[in-house]
Amino acid sequence: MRHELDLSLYLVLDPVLCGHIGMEATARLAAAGGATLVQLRDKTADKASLISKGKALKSALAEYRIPLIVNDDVEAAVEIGADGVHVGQGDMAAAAARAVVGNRLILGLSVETEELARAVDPAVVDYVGVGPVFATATKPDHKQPIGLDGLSRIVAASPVPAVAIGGLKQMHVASVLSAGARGLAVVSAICGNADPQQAAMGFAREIRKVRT
Ligand code: TZP
Ligand code: MG
Repeated sequence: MRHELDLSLYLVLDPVLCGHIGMEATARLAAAGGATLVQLRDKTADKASLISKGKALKSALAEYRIPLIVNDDVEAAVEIGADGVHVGQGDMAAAAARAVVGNRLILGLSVETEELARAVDPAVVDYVGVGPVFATATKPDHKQPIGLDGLSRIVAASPVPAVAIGGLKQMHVASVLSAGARGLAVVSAICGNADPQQAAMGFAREIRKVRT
């Protein structure tokens, strides 16, 4: 059985943006505030340091019963004992990643277009990450933002649940969920906040409000 997947509030950790208190403290605070999923996204770490950071995060998040997803590196995800892995279009192909991680891990895939969303095999991929919805300094090389219209078209084309990403703040919760996304993935709105717990609580409150 794969870990139950709740995409509602997906914290993506960035070592620079989380620098003021560090990724583990940020993850703990966000988990206490209502994050439902956490991704380790560290483009600067070498493999050994990615694995050691991942193991520390995995045991911290186990206390909150929140899954840890590792970005880009499928082998590191397995070595860490993470709950899942997230790959982009330029990383290991989804089918190959699934073959490496087996059926127990969550597998996420970034899709930027309707065509890519339609090509997703639901037997392989558990969720798609869709974005950037808005322009963001967190990913300087990002493609043209898709906007809320693009988000709803891509979500509709996907055979698996979608999480939106890119420039998302608390004020976007209602529009992103009504575009059909199951949740919001955020970096700077939580990592870059002086109080990550309050920031996560703000998102979680808004998500509950929209859903009731
Ligand atoms: N992929 C598309 S946008 C993005 C990633 C990893 C960064 C989102 O960061 P932020 O700070 O939530 O805009
Ligand atoms: Mg990647």
